Amino acid sequence: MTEIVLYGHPDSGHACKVALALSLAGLPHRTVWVDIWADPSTRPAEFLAVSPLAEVPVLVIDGTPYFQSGAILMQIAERFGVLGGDTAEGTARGRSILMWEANRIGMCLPQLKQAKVDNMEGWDPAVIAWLKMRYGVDSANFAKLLGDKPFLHGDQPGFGDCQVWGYVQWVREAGVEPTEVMQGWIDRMRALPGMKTPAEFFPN
Ligand SMILES: N[C@@H](CCC(=O)N[C@@H](CS)C(=O)NCC(=O)O)C(=O)O
Repeated sequence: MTEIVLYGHPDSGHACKVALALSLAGLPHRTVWVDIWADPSTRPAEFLAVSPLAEVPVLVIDGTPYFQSGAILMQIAERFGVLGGDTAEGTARGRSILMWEANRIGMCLPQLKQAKVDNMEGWDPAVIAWLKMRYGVDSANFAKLLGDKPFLHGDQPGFGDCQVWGYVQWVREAGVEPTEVMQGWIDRMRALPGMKTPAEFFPN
């Protein structure tokens, strides 16, 4: 049987998206909680041995480590033929959503969330305004990508939905409001049987 180990932390949306994909796909795995707020050099040796940048998430499948959340999602989808990875169309759709997320909405929500955690200390107001302006464009584009379907992959959620979930799950914690369309998608994602809270995905 395939052995799958996921290293992550509940504060990491990048790790949550991978945990969600494994859960939605029903792939048995073990999770290892890694303290992302500690000095990287103090993280467990077994983790540092598989994580080239000392970052989470890392997914180890039968002893082979994979890093970068989007690449991990593609690995899961294509290797196990799940979450859209079972068809050429679903795989292409997921890849496009991945690239959009990584360049756009996943490049403003994490920063806005962190700025709130830091009480804006050390954050230039002009940078916050720029990130919020980008979020405005991204949230409008989210609706275009969703179209009239319940999920970004269509009638069922795919690995692209998992990617976007990573930080859109915390849209309010980032200090911005979801659009009505986005809120509908968030509600449908939260209602999925495989959905869990970040702390449930990564118990310490
Ligand atoms: N682009 C990476 C981002 C990974 C990342 O930034 N991980 C953060 C948590 S969200 C981390 O491990 N931070 C701890 C550190 O850098 O020391 C991905 O998609 O996996």
